Amino acid sequence: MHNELPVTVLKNITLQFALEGEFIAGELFGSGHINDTYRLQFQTRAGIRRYILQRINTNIFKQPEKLMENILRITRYQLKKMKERGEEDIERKYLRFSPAKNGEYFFTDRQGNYWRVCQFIERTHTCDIVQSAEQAFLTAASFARFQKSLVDLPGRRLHETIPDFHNTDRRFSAFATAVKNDTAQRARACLREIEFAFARKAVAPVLVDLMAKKAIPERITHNDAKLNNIMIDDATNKAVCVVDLDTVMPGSSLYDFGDMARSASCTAAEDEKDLKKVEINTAMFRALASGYLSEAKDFLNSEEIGQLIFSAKLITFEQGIRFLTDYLNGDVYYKIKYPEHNIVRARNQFKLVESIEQQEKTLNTMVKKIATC
Ligand code: GN1
Ligand code: MG
Repeated sequence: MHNELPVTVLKNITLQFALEGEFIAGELFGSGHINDTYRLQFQTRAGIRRYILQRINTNIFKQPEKLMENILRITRYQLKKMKERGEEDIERKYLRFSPAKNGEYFFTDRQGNYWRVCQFIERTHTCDIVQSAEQAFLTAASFARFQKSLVDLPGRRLHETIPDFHNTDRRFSAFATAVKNDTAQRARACLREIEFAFARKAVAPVLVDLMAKKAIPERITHNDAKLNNIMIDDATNKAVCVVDLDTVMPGSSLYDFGDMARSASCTAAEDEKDLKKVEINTAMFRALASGYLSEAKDFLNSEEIGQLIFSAKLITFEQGIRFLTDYLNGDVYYKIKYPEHNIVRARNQFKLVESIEQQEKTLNTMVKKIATC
């Protein structure tokens, strides 16, 4: 649940950062499930300036220093490339973090909370539900460009900010353990969902195995490639910037495609209770796959292209078991707004898995066509 901090506390935290102007307001912002995010307003001589202040959830991101090191490497590289290309409006196209007065890019308070600040990207918004096929196309093209822009990131391998984050096989084991322990005594209330998951156990190791065999290459991927992690221009509706870089680390391009598919080709929210509304919309999906391949065709291998639909099913399934696991464990991971929230989310994702299963052949034919034209 959200615990909004008093404005005076927010103001004190911001005093630790080198920010221009006077703090005038701060409020909870966005729909993230993990970190606490606030949008701040500062009065400067040139007018109002807005920032994003975040408390990194260190129960989940256990090494925030390494996480910030990754993010700074990535954003600096993005900046360098954009400058070389002579792009316009660069300041809105990457996340600009502000240093704290201690010289680091985060500040640790007395309770051990990690705080960081970046510029709010003005004249943009996010969407939790896909609005149009054009938006699906642009979102996917934008994540593909993001992956492409990091293909040649120099230097050593990025830190794994959460090890085995998209290891679906491990996620499945964690789920099986949660069922066995039944800590919150909720298993009896979700027998159908548990059965649904066990019936699909065989899909869990498929991508992990392909990666171990190197049929699918390790790349730098976003790992949370949801529609609402794209800032969209208010005036043009074009994708301006990919945000939420905490899980950018070594992974598979397919993890990102899977997250895009589950978030931008279904026209219902991730926690929609009316399951009739939860299905893959083929028009959105076609646009999404076209957008992704319009950029990613250049660097994906044929195995990756061949597994796109499977990854959509797998990552949706993984998300379902993650929500279900959290429900069984007593809601220890995701923020919830009401007690049944996690089981509602799990049912929703499982319904989407069924929808993909029902259309798998059609979707595969569609992707093949797009990939060859
Ligand atoms: C979490 O906080 P948010 O919404 O950016 C989660 C993602 C899930 C997502 C479910 C670190 O992301 O993996 O896909 O919720 N992030 C982490 O929508 O677990
Ligand atoms: Mg995230």
